[in-house]
Amino acid sequence: MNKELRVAAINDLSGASRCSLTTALPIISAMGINCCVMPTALLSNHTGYSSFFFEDCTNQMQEFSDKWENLELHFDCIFSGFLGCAKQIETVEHFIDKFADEKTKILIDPVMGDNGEIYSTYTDEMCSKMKRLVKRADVLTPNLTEACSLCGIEYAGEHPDDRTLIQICKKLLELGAKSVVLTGCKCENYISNYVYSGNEGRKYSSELIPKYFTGTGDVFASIVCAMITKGKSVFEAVEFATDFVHRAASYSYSIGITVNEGIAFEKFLGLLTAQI
Ligand code: PXL
Repeated sequence: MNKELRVAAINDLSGASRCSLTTALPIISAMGINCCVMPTALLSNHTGYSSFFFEDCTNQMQEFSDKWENLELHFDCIFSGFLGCAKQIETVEHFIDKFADEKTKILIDPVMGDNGEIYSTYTDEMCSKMKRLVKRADVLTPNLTEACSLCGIEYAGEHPDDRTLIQICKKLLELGAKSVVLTGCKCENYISNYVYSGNEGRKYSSELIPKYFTGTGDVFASIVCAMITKGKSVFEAVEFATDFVHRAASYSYSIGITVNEGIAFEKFLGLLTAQI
């Protein structure tokens, strides 16, 4: 019996960018896990650039799912990220119904918005379908914008106090997620990820790097995905991912990487391999 671990990563493929599948594949692979990728869209580069090629892959997702079913693939984790329309959210629900057993971990990164704004492409129908998908999550990794939208509360700003963070996490657990990681909560010189799981809340912080890099959240979620697939707790996963992102972001800042280039994580992949 093949004991290799396998993840299905469902996200967009932005060829010349470090985000979504171009981070999930190297990171999950470096951690010794077979990473199967299902593109939700094909882009030449991410949408933060003024120009990009974009092709929706909604129909191809169903084809992938059908062929993977024929191959009798088993997944230890299903990791969902950027979904471009309501139909894609339904496709992920069907994918989970088909491929997940009681041991399969489900990680949902509800890519819906940032900095207090829900993306203009994210319709009300998508918001309500995403709320339904959240019920399936073993681990949910929203930023504050996404978390507030899912809970139906006003954006809490970038620096909510701990009481507010706990309230938001509890509301997300009420939606059905088993564990919640609120990402990118800023406070003075620190940036924190707040984990709530099994009636316990813990905050993991690192020094704030004075620059934002596109796709940092995707690097973070990919590490959390690999760690929970390997059986680590969500607390251990977030502690490690917080430290890794801090190291790679400091380095990126020190060598003058620009926002759209995304976080330069390649030199640090050895730290992930050492986790195996
Ligand atoms: O999470 C970053 C990201 C991923 N995928 C696409 C994006 C971005 C950020 O702009 O445009 C397509």
